[in-house]
Amino acid sequence: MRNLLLLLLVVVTVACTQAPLSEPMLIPQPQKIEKTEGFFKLKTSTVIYYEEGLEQEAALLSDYIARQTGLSLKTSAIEQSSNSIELKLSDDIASDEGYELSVESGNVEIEGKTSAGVFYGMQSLLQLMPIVQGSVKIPAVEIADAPRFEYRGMHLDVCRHFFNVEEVKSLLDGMALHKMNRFHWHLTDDQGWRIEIKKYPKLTEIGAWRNTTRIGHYSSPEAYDSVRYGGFYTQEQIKEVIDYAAARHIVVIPEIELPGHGQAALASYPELGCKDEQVEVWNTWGISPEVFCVGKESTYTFFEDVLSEVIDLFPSEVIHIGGDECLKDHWEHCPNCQALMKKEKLANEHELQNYCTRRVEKFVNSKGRRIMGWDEILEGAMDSNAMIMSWRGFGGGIASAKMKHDVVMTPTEFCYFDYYQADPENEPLAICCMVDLKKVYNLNPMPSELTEEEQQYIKGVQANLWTEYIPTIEQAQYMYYPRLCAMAEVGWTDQANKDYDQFMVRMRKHESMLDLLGLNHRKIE
Ligand code: TNX
Repeated sequence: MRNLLLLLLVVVTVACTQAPLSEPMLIPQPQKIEKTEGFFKLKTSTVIYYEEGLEQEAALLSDYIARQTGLSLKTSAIEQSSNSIELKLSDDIASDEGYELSVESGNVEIEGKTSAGVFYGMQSLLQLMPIVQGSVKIPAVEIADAPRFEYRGMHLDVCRHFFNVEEVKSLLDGMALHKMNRFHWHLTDDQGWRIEIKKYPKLTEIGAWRNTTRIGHYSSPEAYDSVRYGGFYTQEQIKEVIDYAAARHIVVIPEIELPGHGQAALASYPELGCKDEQVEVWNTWGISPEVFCVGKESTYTFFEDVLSEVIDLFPSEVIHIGGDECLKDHWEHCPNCQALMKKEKLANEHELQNYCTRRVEKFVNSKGRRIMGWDEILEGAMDSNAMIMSWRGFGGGIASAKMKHDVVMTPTEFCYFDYYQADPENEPLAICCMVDLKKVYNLNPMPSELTEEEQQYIKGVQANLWTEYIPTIEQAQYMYYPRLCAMAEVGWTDQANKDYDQFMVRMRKHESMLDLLGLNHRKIE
């Protein structure tokens, strides 16, 4: 009898510990998911069937499955009766990026309203699929899913430290896995200009390189490494990244910083500054006083020339023009700036920055695009369709939504992944502060003080990675993960479906997916 009881105990324990393995565990959590009976057996003979317009998705799915199981599946435009993964478009699905995934013993079916929806259905399927070599059993399930927000962003600063095309692609792979769809590429700053501009070759001949870099935290005693550092993307490489992202339904939003954070450009073309003085590409961190001289007509010619090339390269409707942290000391003493202020009846240097923003905005609008900027650009943004990135808390975003501007929420205390994610004692040097996984997860980007009408303007969220203290891609990935998994769920999953403890259960399994993609990450505790 005792042995029987013992056996029973063992059976029950094994059953309980194994049960969660077959539970569908996805990140981000789908809106509706129902586990059903049985499984689909994926094998070498399984065919990926695709409707017209989904050939690229089918080819990618075949690649993804090969990466995960070693099986190389054929794709076909001819529908199969069984043993297939069917990719289809359907108008019955309400949301543009929505999809339905049905795993049954005969077939797997993914339907999307658009190819983006189908792509997200594929990502869910991959997360349901075990990571093993050879045939695999995929547990039967019915999923109906759609994102909460249309803008689910990830930002990367490639100026403070540079990341090459392959490294950027690894980050786009990670975004795709998590159904994120906006890559905000911070391409110009004081410490480096990273995009080839044909009309201004010195931007990358000179502006992409610094002679030395600050060692350690910028509050520690000054020390420099005396190593020349830099890099940039040719326009061909930029196109390669845009295409790679587009195939994964990610829009690349370029940021050209103006009128602040301009030192690398001024090092290349000193006449862009108020003093016409030669400066060096900056070698330390913080906010440089070397800003563009907005009192000169020639500076606007420069902005327009650069933005023309950028607009020709990037299909994104939105072009980010920065606008943050513009020190105004030089403008205060610049005869050109002061004369322009007088002529345009601008009361102070803040209004001068607004004047500059509005002029650049008009130009961008004339090219059929719209600007996005950090929340500083809200000032004076009447009659404007600018999109606002709220980084200094929620206030800028709330004010913007009330003024009918589209908003992306990226408040520092939840979204700055250059901050520590755990006890600094055991972590690589970071800028400051603490944004741990739970903090990120619990962000609700929708301010309750907005009316339903105003809430329509909150388009989504973004995680930002500033790279002053992040010299390698391994460290960048480590700062993103696992926090980006939480951010993906913030952007995708309805607030009512979010649960941190339950997320952590899924996260423990999801770690192997990050490993499969070669994404370095902080270990889940
Ligand atoms: C503020 S956020 C910045 C960046 C820095 C970052 C460091 C923003 C618009 N500007 O230039 O890298 O803080 O956390």
